[in-house]
Amino acid sequence: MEKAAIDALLKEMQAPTRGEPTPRVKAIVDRIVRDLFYVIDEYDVEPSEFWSAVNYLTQAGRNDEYGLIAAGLGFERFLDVRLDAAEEAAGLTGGTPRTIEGPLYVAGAPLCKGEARLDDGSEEGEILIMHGQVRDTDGRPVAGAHVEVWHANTRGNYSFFDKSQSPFNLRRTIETDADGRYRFRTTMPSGYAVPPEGSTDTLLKQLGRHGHRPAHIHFFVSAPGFRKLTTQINIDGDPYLHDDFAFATRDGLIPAVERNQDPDAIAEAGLNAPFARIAFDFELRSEALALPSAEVQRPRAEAA
Ligand code: MBD
Ligand code: FE
Repeated sequence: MEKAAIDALLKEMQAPTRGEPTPRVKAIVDRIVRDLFYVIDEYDVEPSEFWSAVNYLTQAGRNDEYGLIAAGLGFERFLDVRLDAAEEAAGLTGGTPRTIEGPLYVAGAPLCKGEARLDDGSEEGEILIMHGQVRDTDGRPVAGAHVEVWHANTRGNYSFFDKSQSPFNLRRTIETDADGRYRFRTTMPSGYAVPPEGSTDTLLKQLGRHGHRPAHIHFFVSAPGFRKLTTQINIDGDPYLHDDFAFATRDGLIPAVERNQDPDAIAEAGLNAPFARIAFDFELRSEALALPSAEVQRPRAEAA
């Protein structure tokens, strides 16, 4: 069709007919509809194809997979890139890089002081000790910061979403001690893969892509006066380390994993088997006025 004809059609369809529109919603929806009209025209989308797409979206909602699709198509990463740019433009520098939250956080995890054991002991996996310090960008320790941590089990599954795991397995909030330090014991996570044959998997396959993530551990780190940090560390050596379907791998978020076989080191750690150890410090940026909030509002699961 002539572009002018499409525009004329849209002009008629998008004219308000009752009451005052909400300007931001109207502007954005009008723009999306216009872009989709152009897509339909340019690709000669047939009615059956259009309804197939509508049905796909309906099913994706029923499967609760929009969080996965948002990650897989790069939207979540793009929102991070834009937040990074806004902070840089405001002169905020330094600090631990942010990376996406993903759709699998659950609010309400137990609060522990200084240290925690995250796993419930039901899995045989490799023991992982992770520890470090929360600091400001001038290197001062932040005492009383909240380090919220969550990760998958040895099969790549997350408690709450995987009902076979105990409540809050591999999820805790750790409050840093007087020196800003945190420490936890857990089992080494495996990488995540989107549900086979689900909506995300179906889409990614048609895009010539996989739905795997490298093994990783998620964090929210927060303290009064600081920008909330949403980030993850990746487990070095994972085959998907630089091939993450959610685009969350970043320089500075791949700490060394130290493997300890030495009996003395094992005894010193209070353990009775070889273990892995990761040292990782978090650096928080100070809160600044006139920045988009780093406290992202989104629907999240909550368990008691
Ligand atoms: C995950 O574990 C995850 O972190 C993201 C971003 C998407 C899907 C699963
Ligand atoms: Fe994850």
